[in-house]
Amino acid sequence: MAMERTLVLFKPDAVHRGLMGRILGRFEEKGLKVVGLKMRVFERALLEQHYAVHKERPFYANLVSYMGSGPVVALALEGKGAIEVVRKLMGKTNSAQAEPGTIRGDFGMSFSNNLVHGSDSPEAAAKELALFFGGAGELVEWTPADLAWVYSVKEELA
Ligand code: IDP
Ligand code: MG
Repeated sequence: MAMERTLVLFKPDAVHRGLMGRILGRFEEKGLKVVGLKMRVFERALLEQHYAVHKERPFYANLVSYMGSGPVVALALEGKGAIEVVRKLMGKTNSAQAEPGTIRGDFGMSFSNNLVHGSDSPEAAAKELALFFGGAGELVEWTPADLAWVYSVKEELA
């Protein structure tokens, strides 16, 4: 598993419902490293670019307006196989069907208001990280003090 970076968004429903801390805690507890963090009401043009892959889908217009309707937290996370790990922690897109133990499975009931976004491939992660954290110095290089306990140094960090 390669060290990867991925983009996570806490959608406006997560912020309004006071779930920012608990959702962030899921990722932190797992051992993912936060390398970027910001809160904004993002502009429509950026959200349209972010969701361009869904432009032809029936839910696209609602999705873009919902994502622009309130505060969103953008996170850049790093870890071994982080893209897939994050997707597993999120659970299925339709929160009502998401497994208990996942973020959507534990905190949500909705298909559209499903709390979180996570990049679904290395290509998407690269594009989305550039969109949300493309400016100089927006990502933080650091070594967590517990890194050598989160991973096996000999097997996984060599
Ligand atoms: P994902 O967020 O699990 O990757 P995608 O298929 O990429 O799911 O869809 C992007 C977002 O669009 C979803 O997270 C959800 O908010 C919304 N969405 C997707 N499919 C539907 C649908 O069938 N009904 C309503 N909203 C949907
Ligand atoms: Mg997606």
